[in-house]
Amino acid sequence: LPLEERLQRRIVDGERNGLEADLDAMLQEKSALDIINETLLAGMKTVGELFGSGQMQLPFVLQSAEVMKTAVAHLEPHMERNEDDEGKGTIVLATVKGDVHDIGKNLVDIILSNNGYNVVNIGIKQPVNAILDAAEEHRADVIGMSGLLVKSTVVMKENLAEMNTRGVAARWPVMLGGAALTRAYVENDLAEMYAGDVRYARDAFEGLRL
Ligand code: B1M
Repeated sequence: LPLEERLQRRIVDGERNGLEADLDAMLQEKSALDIINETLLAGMKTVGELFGSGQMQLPFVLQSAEVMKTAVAHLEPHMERNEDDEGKGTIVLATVKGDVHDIGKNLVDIILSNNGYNVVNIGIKQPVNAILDAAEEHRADVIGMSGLLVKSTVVMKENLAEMNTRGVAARWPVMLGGAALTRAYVENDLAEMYAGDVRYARDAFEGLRL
């Protein structure tokens, strides 16, 4: 197979052997970010489709996710850093309660960190209390919540309502992302739960722009 397809197949098949060598070869052709965005994410998309249609079982999805993570870790040192952009602000980043998906959140972490933001990534399955505690402790400027399950969109809604009740709206604008969300849902349904700013980021780059 040509290199591009082979790398996609590695993600879909969860095949790690030879991954790094292929990534190094691909780096001769395109940037680390383009490899992630164009090549690897296309593989993850296929995984999602196969899983969604019942053609792939969960343990294999997990393997694919592990290969994806290994690939991103291998590419990270090759990513451009905006060194003169240090100290733009602090964001607390979490995958919401009940949700284990973290590949997208961790990409957001990498992109923001590489561009001068201080990212406090508190991990997966984080209840709103833990998110707010971290925001307080690290004097965050922004709170970022990620979630991929439809259930997580409900959790985000509850979180925003809770944050509103606690009166933190003036303090923390919120950025939301993850495959189960849509811009319309965030801007119409979720934003009205919270008196502060609530923004949707379709991907890590929109997150950076925001
Ligand atoms: Co899960 N899973 N999964 N899964 N999984 C989905 C989300 C699903 C759509 C698959 C499907 O059915 N086609 C489906 C959800 C259906 C729904 O809710 N309606 C699903 C399901 C059902 C499940 C389980 C319930 C399965 C089960 O147990 N029976 C289970 C849930 C467990 C739980 O959370 N409690 C489960 C488990 C898993 C694995 C553990 C095997 C694995 C996750 C491993 C990991 O993350 N460490 C996994 C995977 C890999 C997927 C798919 C295939 C791929 C997700 C992914 O990593 N995409 C996924 C299919 C899909 O999404 N279509 C699926 C690549 C990643 C880069 O994209 O995270 O969307 P994404 O991030 C994007 C943007 O969304 C955005 O930026 C990124 C790109 O730049 N973004 C942000 C994300 N967060 C952001 C935050 C921001 C800004 C932007 O600011 C704060």
